Amino acid sequence: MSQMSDFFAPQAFEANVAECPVEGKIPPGLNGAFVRVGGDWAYAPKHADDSVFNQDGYVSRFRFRDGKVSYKGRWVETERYRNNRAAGRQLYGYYRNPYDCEPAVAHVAEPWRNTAANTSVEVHAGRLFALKEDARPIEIDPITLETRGFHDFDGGYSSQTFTAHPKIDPVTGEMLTFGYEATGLASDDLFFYVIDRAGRVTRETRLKVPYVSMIHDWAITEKHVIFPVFGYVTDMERLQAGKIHWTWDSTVPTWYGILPRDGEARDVRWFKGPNRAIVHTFNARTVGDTVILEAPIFETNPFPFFPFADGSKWDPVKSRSLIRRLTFDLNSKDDGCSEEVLFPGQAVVDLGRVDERFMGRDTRYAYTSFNDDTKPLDRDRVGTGVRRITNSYGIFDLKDRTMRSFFAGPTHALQEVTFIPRHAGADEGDGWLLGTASNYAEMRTELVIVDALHPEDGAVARVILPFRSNVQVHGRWYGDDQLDFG
Ligand code: V55
Ligand code: FE
Repeated sequence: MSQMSDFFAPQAFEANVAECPVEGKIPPGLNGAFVRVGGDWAYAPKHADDSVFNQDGYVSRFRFRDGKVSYKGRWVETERYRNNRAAGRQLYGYYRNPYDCEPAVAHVAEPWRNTAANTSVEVHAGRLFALKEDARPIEIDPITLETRGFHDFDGGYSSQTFTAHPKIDPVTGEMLTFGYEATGLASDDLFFYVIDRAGRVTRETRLKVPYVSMIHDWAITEKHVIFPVFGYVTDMERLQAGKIHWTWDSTVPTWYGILPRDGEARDVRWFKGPNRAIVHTFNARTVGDTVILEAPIFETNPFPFFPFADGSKWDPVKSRSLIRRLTFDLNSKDDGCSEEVLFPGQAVVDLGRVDERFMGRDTRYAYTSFNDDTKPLDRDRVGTGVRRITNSYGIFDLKDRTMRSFFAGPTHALQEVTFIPRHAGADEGDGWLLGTASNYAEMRTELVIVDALHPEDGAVARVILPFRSNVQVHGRWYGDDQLDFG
């Protein structure tokens, strides 16, 4: 089972590295923390075909201070993690299905209690959170990485769930966020929230979705928010039958719900597009009476572990994402939208970023990883089991549609990229690209730092972890001005 071998084999330990070896030179002034969340199986999954999205949450932090880097990694001590440890075995079944868990821990009426908290992090109003879309945020101590427990914003947040991709408005400092399946398993309720820079809920808008679907990521503009609803479906019958939470239904339309940030439920407009999967987005903007969304988008089921409802076999070639631009006309009488592929033929990994100082505004650059098959691959050292490897970061210029890239080397597979501005007032795109890489030759994890103005020159520094770290999902950079990481 590939999800249990090489870099996906459980790491199984917590980590503390006082000072990581560094090759090259850490850019002066790069002080802060790169915090990641991912998963590791504390106990093997009950089902070999389960989703990796069901792994136990694990939070880790590269702490940068004056050119030196320390590392710490800990389990997120969820209720699930503690129950499994107490029992000494796996009590939880298929991804997001309490009906498949052992009855004593199943919590069918409170499914959020089963969260693995394994998807992303966010810092807001002085708190660090580990996030997964099936539950509220779990607060993490930023210094010790200890788990503090669920956070409900002083009772102001009533959805049972909270996205792994909240957005911070760079001008107002507000956190915009939402939860879907907000009132329980397979519920069609979506609650949208605005949380002010002090951490108080200032707005709640309760919507109904066209059908229950995975709304993993979304987008904001200065005036609107956009909720994609697509392909993955579920219902109580499926869950009561003990199946994995999602199945891919190629017959359901793809919807984009557009809500004014200050709107009421009646103000949402649902637009229909060609059948797609929008798991992650880059950015969006409102220009006059149009809303424009840019995102890496798939044409069919991206994930092999969520089965097709019609029994189709998952196809790795069809499930590649291309960078697209969607345009919605708020004055139109019909519910259509237009779609354009910005880089035809250029498949990308759908874990991308923009310069978040421009979140919700016009952006020129999108950053994401991809496989550059014109670059060498060292098969002798990587192993013949590896078919292709995510070996490059791309800097995609969405205006003139050119791309520049960084190649990590013939034995390296890159995870998600993060953009860090060189300084607060730097132009868009002037800064650093940073992210972890799996070094298959040494079977260890490294953090690469790349000058975003000179990606072709290679990494300016590599921070070495003297071991193979478990694979992250999302990681984010926070400067020393945003939170005290000790
Ligand atoms: C995603 C990841 C998840 C999840 C749902 O990348 C969607 C998409 C790591 O967990 O639960
Ligand atoms: Fe995500």
